[in-house]
Amino acid sequence: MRKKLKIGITCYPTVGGSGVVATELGKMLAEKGHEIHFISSSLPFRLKRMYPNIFYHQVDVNQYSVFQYAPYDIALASKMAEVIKREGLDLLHVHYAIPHAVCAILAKQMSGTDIKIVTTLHGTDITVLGYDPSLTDAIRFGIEKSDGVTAVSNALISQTYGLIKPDKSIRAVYNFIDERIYKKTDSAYLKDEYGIKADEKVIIHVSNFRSVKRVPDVVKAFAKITEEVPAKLLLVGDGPEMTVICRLVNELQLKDKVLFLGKQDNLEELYSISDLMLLLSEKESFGLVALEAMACGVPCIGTDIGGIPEVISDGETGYICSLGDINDISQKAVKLLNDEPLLKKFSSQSITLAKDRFSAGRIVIQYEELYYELLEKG
Ligand code: GMT
Repeated sequence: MRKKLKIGITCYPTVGGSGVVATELGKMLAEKGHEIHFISSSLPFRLKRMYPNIFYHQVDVNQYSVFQYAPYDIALASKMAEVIKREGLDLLHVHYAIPHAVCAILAKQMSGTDIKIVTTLHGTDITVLGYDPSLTDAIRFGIEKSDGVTAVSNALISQTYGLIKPDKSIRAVYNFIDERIYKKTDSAYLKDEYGIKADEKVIIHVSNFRSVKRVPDVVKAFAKITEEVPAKLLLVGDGPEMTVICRLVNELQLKDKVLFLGKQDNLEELYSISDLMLLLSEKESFGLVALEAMACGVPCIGTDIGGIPEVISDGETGYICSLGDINDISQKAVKLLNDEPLLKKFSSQSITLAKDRFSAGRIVIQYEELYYELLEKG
C-alpha cells in the first residue's frame, strides 16, 4: 500500500469555485487517509465539520505603517515554509499560479527541502490576469517552476498556452462534486415559502455577479421566457453587478418574478426546486455551478465559452448557445420548459453525466496519481 501523504493546500478560501474545489479536495483526501494542512488567510468556508486529519494554519497579514500595501504574499510564503518544515509536508497543492504558485516556490527555497509543488489553474489567473503584460512573466514562472500543473478544463489549457506560452505540460483534471451532497433532495416546501405557484417553472442562476457572468443576459433571456412560460427566476449570490441587475429587473417590470436570494449555503435545496439553470458567462474556465446543478438533475443552458461546453453536453444535458444570443437562449429554454418528457430526459441525463464524468471518486484519484508520480520521480 502506498504511504499516506502530508499535503499542504493553499487557496483563496472565500473566492467562489476555486475555494470550493480546493476545500472539497482537501476533505476528500482526508477521508482517504491523507493528512491535510490548509494554509490560507481564513478558514475555508466549506470546512464545516471536524476532521482529525485536517489542520488549518492561518496566514496573518499585518498592516505596517511603513509599507503602502500589506505583504500578503510574503506572509503566505513564510507561513508555508514554517508548515513545510514543522509538519514535514510531502507536497504543496496551490490553487492559482499567482500569487500562490510563486509563493510556494519561494517557500520551497526558504524551507530548504525538496517539497513538490502542484499548481491548479482555475481560469481567473489566466483569463483575467494573463492579459496584463506586467504579470505574464510571473504567471509563466509560477507554472514552469511548479513540479506538476493541472487546469480545470482543456479549454483553459489551450488559453494558457495561447496567452502565457509556458514550457510545461499541463494536465486537465476536471472539477468534481461530492455526490453525497449534490443530489436531488426533497425541498419542495421551499416553493411555497418563496411563493412559487404550482404551474410556474423555476429558472436559477448562481454566481458572484461579476460582469464576466453576464447576469443582465440572464435577466433579458428570462424576460423573453416569461412571455411564453409562467416562471420565476432565482438569482443566487451577490457581487459588484447587483445594483445594475436590480435596476434592469425594475425596468423590465419583472420585480414580481425575480427572487434575489443573496449568498446561500445548501444550494442543493435550491437546485432541487429548479427546472433550468442559465450560465451565460463571457469567461468561464469550467462552470462549477453548472455541474452542481446537473448533479441535482437541473439541465443547463450555457454559452460556448471556455470550459462550459466540456461540462454541459449540448442536446443531452442542456444547450450551448452563442454569447449574448438572447433570442436563441430564450427559444431553447421555452422549448425545453414546454416539453415535459424532454425536460425529464435532460434532467436524468444530467445526473448520469455528472456521476459518470465528474464524481469525486473519479477525479480525486487523478490528483492522487499525480502526487505519487511526482514524489516517485524524486
Ligand atoms: O468565476 C469566478 O469568478 C470565480 C473563479 C475562482 O477563481 O474561484 O472561478 C474559476 O474557478 C472555478 C473552479 O475551478 C471555475 O468553475 C470557474 O469557471 C472559474 N471562473 C472563471 O474562469 C471566470
